[in-house]
Amino acid sequence: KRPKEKVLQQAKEFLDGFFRNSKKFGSEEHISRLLEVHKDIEDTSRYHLTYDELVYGCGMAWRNAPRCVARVQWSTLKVFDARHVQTAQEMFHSIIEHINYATNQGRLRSVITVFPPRTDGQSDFRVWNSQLISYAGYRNPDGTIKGDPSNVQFTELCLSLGWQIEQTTRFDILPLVLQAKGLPPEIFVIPDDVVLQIPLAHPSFPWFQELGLRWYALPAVANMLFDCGGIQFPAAPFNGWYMGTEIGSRDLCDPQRYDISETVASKMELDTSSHTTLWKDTVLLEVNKAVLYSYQMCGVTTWDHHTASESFMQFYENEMKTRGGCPADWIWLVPPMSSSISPLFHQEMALYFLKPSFEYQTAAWS
Ligand code: NRG
Repeated sequence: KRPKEKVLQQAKEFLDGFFRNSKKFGSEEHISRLLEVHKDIEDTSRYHLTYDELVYGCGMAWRNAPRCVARVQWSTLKVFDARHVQTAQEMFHSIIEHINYATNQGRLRSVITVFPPRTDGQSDFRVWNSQLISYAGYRNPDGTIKGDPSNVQFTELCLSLGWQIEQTTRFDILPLVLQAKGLPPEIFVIPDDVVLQIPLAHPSFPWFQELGLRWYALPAVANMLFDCGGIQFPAAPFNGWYMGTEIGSRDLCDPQRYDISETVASKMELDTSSHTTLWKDTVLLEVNKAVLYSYQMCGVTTWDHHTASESFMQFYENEMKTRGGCPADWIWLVPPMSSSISPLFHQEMALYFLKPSFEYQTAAWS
């Protein structure tokens, strides 16, 4: 929990930014809002954001996210205000609406849903999943893993909470584990028809689709804390769309994830006897081609890392000019393949932290 003085100070900074943005800095409205918020915080230790303040805050948190390459889009964010929600069941309904609106039959839209803020720190609303949509991972008796290794622990948690799955596959959509008001979490299965998935095929290797690989359309980060005007929102899931390399390089080819490189290499009949054949690089390239091709064929929004990099450069230069800086985390922004042919590789960047922001928080189940 945050001390009163901190809330007060951050509220003032935030409201100043809000009114500066709407060209009403120093207006009567600005002054009276400051007085009102000051009084609310003195009396109750908290205050409420207006809807317009919330929308502004969400956009700024995106704009300020040092690791996000897609920030040129920040002002297009759609904000769903779910601060009135009371129960896990209601959270579930809001999230299904979020997924539907954001998925939009494949023409993805950037959305954030904001659940009630932290009060005493004991009554948090939390989405326990790391993403709204993700695949289960199961540890086999022989120690190998079926599905997504990064979700093994969370999958075990779901099973212990009573999640039932008749027959496991490598691509089972995990249920939502939702917590309202600090109560024990409840588990909800996402209806199949809400989750848009893409079977992966390659533009020139017919055998590729027989690997039975797929991925979901909507990347929706669910476990970050939205910090705005001194108020903390531990549940504020948001989504944009995938950059192909997130799936093609990391999710599918990372050794600690689906790790499909050797399978693909043997199908391609590559010489894997030496690093110098660059067989891993060849595989990476072809898997990434398959991802972009498949999303395109299914009419699902994605972008390649070149387009994403170019758009970021534009955003970056514009921010430098109009805002005098842009917090940027080079290590995250440079794409995970072909790094040096991205303009980001050659751009020096400064990493620092502004509010409003999205923050990491400890896992709800730890
Ligand atoms: N790399 C993760 C997804 C993280 C968020 N990525 C986005 N976010 N594109 C993965 O599943 O591969 N977003 O809000 O669009």
